[in-house]
Amino acid sequence: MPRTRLNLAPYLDLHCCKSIANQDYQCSLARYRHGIEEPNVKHALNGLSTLALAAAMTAFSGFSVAADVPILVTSAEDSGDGTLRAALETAAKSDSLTQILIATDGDIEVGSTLTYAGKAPLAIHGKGQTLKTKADTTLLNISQGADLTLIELNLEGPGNFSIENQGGTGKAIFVDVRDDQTGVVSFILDDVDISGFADYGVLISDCDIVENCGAGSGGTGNGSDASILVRLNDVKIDDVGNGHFDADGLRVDERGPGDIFFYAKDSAFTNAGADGIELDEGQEGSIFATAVETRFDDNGDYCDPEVLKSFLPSDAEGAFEDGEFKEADVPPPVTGSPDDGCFERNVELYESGSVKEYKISLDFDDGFDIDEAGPGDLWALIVDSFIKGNDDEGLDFIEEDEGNLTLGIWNVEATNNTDDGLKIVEREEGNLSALVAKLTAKDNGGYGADFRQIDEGTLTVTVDKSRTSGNDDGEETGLRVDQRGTGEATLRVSDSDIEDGISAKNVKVVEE
Ligand SMILES: [Ca+2]
Ligand SMILES: [Ca+2]
Ligand SMILES: [Ca+2]
Ligand SMILES: [Ca+2]
Repeated sequence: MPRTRLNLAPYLDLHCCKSIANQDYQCSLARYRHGIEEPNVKHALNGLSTLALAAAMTAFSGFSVAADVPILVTSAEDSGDGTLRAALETAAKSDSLTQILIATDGDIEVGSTLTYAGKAPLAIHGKGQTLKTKADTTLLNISQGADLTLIELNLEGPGNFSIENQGGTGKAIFVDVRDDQTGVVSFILDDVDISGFADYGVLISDCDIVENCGAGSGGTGNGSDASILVRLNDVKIDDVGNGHFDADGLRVDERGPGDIFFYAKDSAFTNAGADGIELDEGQEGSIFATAVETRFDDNGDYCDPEVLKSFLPSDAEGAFEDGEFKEADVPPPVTGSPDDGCFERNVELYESGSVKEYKISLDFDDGFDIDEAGPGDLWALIVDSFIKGNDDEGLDFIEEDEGNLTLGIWNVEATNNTDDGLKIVEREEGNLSALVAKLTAKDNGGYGADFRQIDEGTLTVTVDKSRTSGNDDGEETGLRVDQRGTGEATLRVSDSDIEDGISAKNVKVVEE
């Protein structure tokens, strides 16, 4: 059977964006486009139509299957008649959509995981209650990869996790995609707050080795033929992942054939121990990611330097001439700290086998991290959003292997991130195109915005009505645009104030 793909054709005509997805920002983009006289900016904006289309498509959803009579939850007890646990057990026997309505006035507290073991879609409707647990356990386990819709319901874990008060693998929601799954797995949250879990807020795993899947680039594991669609509206994920290494606010691991469609609007991803959001797509398939009116703030500091820095060797880094320093003399991996996983150890050798440089450092994380690997593209659109105070990069987007990276940034503030505000890297075969309009990138520890095209491919970056200042040491650190491969490379900057300067290597720079 051919692989199932979302049919984009009906949405390709975006003449009236409102009628398709009622997404105001698409019309705003259109208005912005009409106001632009500069032909290069106009041209770059046309490329964004495809991004708008992806957003429209992701925003579009509906139940195509008829639901049975809704199940009413009338008891706030952990188990027994009328409880949510009982409703999930009943729903698991259905082979069509089940709607569960939580009618209790108060919150629901449970002592152990609530599991939905059905394969048919599930929708849970609350009215603003909180589903909570004092146990360090996963609260809602969707064990057979079913479509999930959660509306007006908050999820709360025990809280108070840190590297000094570590927990286990308790998540708010875990969706385990089956190895034989096809089509599109959909995950929809509307008006949902999540906080206080030791591990991920949300983990959607289309990966056969789940917890050990790794990142897209170095990532391992295989997955099903299915794609994954995530749609978040009015969602806050705060203070999760602070009791476990590398635990993000929301993480998607997509392996095998299939795409990731990610759409967030009017949402906030804050104070996660690792990345606010991490999307990892490996092997065949692309990523389409859109964030509108969304914040990615103060993520990535599980590996607390106050606690860990005394475990770093005094000679934590070094650079040497060929033949000067032996690999055996590099300080060994750190052991005996509160979490040795926090220490990165990189050693680079000369061909002779002697050490060129080494560095042992703490591993921090980003506001929004996307890794696309294998065949397939990365499309990303960030609109009317804030990316502040993250412990590594604000945005860290990498496209690897065959495929292009296309990015739209519009009316975004990236400030006070420890490393780059925006780090955008396209590797191997494929092009990098970015339109950056109304970006404010200030006071980041690295570059304000850093674009790198590596190996074969063109590099086209258009920056309009943007401002940068105070990034790194202020010496050509506002924008870096670097062509490290072969292909035409152009940076156009118009109507902008790049106070801390531009670094452009092998790139034609046009300032207007
Ligand atoms: Ca897949
Ligand atoms: Ca791919
Ligand atoms: Ca690729
Ligand atoms: Ca390339």
